[in-house]
Amino acid sequence: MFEKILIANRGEVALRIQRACRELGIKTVVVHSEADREAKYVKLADESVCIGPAPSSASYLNVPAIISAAEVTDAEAVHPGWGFLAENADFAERVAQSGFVFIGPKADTIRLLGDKVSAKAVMKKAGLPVVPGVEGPLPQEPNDIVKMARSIGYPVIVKAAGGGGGRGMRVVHTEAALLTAVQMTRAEAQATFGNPVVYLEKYLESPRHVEFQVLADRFRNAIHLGDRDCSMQRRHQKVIEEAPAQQLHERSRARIAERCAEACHKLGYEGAATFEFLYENSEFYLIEINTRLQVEHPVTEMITGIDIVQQQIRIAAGEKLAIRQRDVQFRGHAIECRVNAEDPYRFTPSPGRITSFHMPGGPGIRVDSHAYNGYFVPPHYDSLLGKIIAYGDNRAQAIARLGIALSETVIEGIKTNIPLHQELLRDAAFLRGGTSIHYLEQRLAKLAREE
Ligand code: MV4
Repeated sequence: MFEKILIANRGEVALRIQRACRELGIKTVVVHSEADREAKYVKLADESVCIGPAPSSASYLNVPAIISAAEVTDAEAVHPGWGFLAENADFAERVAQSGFVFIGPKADTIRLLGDKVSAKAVMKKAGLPVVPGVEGPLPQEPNDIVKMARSIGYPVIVKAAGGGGGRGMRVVHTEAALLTAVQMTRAEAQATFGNPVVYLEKYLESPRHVEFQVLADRFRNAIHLGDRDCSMQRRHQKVIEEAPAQQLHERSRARIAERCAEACHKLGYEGAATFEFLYENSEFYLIEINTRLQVEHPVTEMITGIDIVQQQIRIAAGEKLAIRQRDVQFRGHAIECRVNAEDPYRFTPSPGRITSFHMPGGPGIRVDSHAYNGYFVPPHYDSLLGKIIAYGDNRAQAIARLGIALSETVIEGIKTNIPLHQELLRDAAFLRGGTSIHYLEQRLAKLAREE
């Protein structure tokens, strides 16, 4: 096992990784920007290194500074967390070339799966259902593009191969709009991702977002930890996540989960992976594979009792998975609210000093947050303050516990989205379960009209 790990991230995930390291007896180095110097999670680490000024481009995305920090502190491995450099293949490569272990899959695997066109081809071959569309990149010839869209049938969606997480895509409803949309998406893709390749899929009108968690070691042992529903989202920011997903076709759920693990086995994937699907009319369609730890990993931890971050570290250290598929027992239900420092209805960020901070507790409640009384929420980064997660024997109990937890929670001095969560927990459609990815935005639009 490693003696010392460098955490190339900030905030909540930097604290989450520290906790996993501490339990494994590993020392931690946290890198931080000038804006995060005073944060409690920085002081909790065994060592800390300031890597630059507040803007992420100069600090958390500053690859040479992070590598130097690993060198001067004698760290053996680098955990990238989520966001920032977590899915940057060049970073993973630089870490490995500098003699450190990157906690995640090999750079080539990140590159292969980061390109949605190659990811889709590989996963289709591995037996996973993908969204109907055209295999491979769109050709240049306009007539060919028109023919392809006709064969798929409208509406179609144009997506950038280098995109993901909702960036670089355009829905097209008519042939008249097709070629302009392709051209615009290409130009955007080139500007944003440095890769002009785009591809075409059937646009699914009202799907759910269901994802599967997989762990795989370097000996090709791969297991799945079941599914999560992340459909409650706004502008590609997830708001509430839960596990297991409700009202799925049971046989498909089991079959897809096994195929995800099998795909990791075939690929020689090493680490934690998330397979994102759209789910519509009882069918799964793979859209993306994430090669990092996900923000919503705690709901899976709660229903399986498996510490995903510790597993990532063990896998990176070359250990064989000690958990077999038949050891994974799914028990109960877990729901997570993302608590953001923002206006609950206008969604504008609300940085500043927290003047009062009280977190909930009690049976089945978990709080993952780096915030504390007196913490200054810097304006430079995303607004995630942490998550409140509730576990219950069943969904109704998890919802009831989460409601009580939110009523106990006090965060003053800044605005948070807790009032929105409290409303959603009382929402009839949410209580029934199985709402689509458009539900929250439609509900917010309706609220705005009624105002
Ligand atoms: C789609 C889709 C409908 N049909 N692809 C958005 C983010 C990226 N992960 C893929 N996305 C979508 N791809 C087809 N063929 C709808 C979305 C989508 C979405 C997906 C998951 C979660 C939230 C979403 C919000 C809007 C659109």
